[in-house]
Amino acid sequence: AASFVWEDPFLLEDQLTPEERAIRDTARAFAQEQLLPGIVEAYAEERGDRSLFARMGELGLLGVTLPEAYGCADASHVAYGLVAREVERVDSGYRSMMSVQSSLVMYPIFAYGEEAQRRRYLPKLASGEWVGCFGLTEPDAGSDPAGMRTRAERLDGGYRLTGAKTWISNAPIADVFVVWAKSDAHGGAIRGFVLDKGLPGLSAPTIGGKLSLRASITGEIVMEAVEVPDSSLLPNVSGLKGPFGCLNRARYGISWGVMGAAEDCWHRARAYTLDRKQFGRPLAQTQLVQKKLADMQTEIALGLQASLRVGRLFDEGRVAPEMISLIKRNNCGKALDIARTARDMHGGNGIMGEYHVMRHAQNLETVNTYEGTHDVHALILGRAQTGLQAFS
Ligand code: TGC
Ligand code: FAD
Repeated sequence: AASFVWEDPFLLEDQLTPEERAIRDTARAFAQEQLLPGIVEAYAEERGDRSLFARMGELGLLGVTLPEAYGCADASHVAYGLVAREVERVDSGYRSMMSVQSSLVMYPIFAYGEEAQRRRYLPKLASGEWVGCFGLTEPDAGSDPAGMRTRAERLDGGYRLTGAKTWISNAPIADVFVVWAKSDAHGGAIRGFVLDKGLPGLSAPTIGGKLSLRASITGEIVMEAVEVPDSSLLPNVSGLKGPFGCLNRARYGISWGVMGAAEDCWHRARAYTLDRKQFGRPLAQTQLVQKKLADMQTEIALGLQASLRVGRLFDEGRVAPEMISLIKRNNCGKALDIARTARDMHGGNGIMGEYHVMRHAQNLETVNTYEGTHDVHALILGRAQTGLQAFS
């Protein structure tokens, strides 16, 4: 009989191409050598690090699915997922920085922009010289982005944008702002605009004091009658399907990312309970601990296999948004449970930064909420199987 590899029960490794493994290895080395050593301190001090973008860019880890013509790797969606998994194995906030840049800023400029916009923005975003952010959520429009108030009024040769976005990853350090607004000139349809830092009326104050995702910088985007030229409009999409097309990609990447965080918690809980003795034997030799480890192994193996399947369907052009809701929701929920359990299995030590598990659990609270909450994705799946929408 074939032997069982406890850390890779379904031999995921065998299902990757050599190129995917090479990108994964690059991401893993980067994350373990350059991200892990500083994360405990960065998290405690709530310190983001802009230089990470240039370092990720140098290794080709930004916008990995986009074409080489714009400085990107032209790799598979599975490769993108593997990068997310390796970065989030260290911290969800670092993965957030990467996925916003790749899926929520570079992708819409590529997919909805015209050639001049692609040429202007994509190479500098791919190299990490420029940092991007994505503004959809508003103070009064989170799960229901159709309720946004931000407006674009038509001017001669351009638009005037007024409104406020909140909870925006990377905003305070961003050079490039992809924002969504209701455009009067387009019958009130939601349209995308690309804004450059420094425009009069545009500011991005930091939201300080988060108890989650502390190594990722979050802010607001305030637009007080910001005037932009026609060339700021993303011409090739109209309506909510614009931002949702970006979210599909980011949510898919998150489904891989959270499995990386969960794997880190699982491996740490296993190592800790093998080492720690109580009642004269290793904690790992108790039935309760072994059940917890088996549950972690099972959920992670199933979650990774599901993300791999959806990634392959993405590459074949056969992905449906509901598939992504299923894996985003389930993998986030399972990862959060695993991180909380791993925290418990570490006893008192589990609350300390150096054991990493509590930080993962705190981070995963955010990841379970952003990009569509756990319950919103349940409603998307409920609608798809009953034909009844239960949002309102
Ligand atoms: P609904 O009527 O369902 O759809 C409106 C239009 O959008 C189209 N559409 C999609 N297109 C592509 N992909 C999808 N996933 C799509 N979902 C919907 C749909 O076909 C329709 O098109 P058309 O042409 O007919 O107009 O819209 P609704 O208003 O009923 O919304 C339903 C709901 C609740 C599912 C949706 O609004 C939702 O998903 N809410 C969650 C909001 C969300 O995810 N926000 C994320 C903000 S960004 C973020 O969190 C980044 S954090 C990143 C990080 O730091 O890593
Ligand atoms: P609400 O929509 O007010 O939801 C509150 C609760 O009500 C949730 O439990 C939700 O599931 C539930 N709920 C809502 N509607 C229903 C319903 N119909 N039926 C049953 N329950 C319901 N947004 C961006 O645009 N760009 C970013 O870069 C970004 N980064 C973020 C970074 C961080 C750290 C955080 C915390 C958020 C970020 N977000 C970003 C925003 C994020 O997408 C929203 O927080 C999320 O979509 C939820 O919206 P909300 O916070 O307004 O919660």
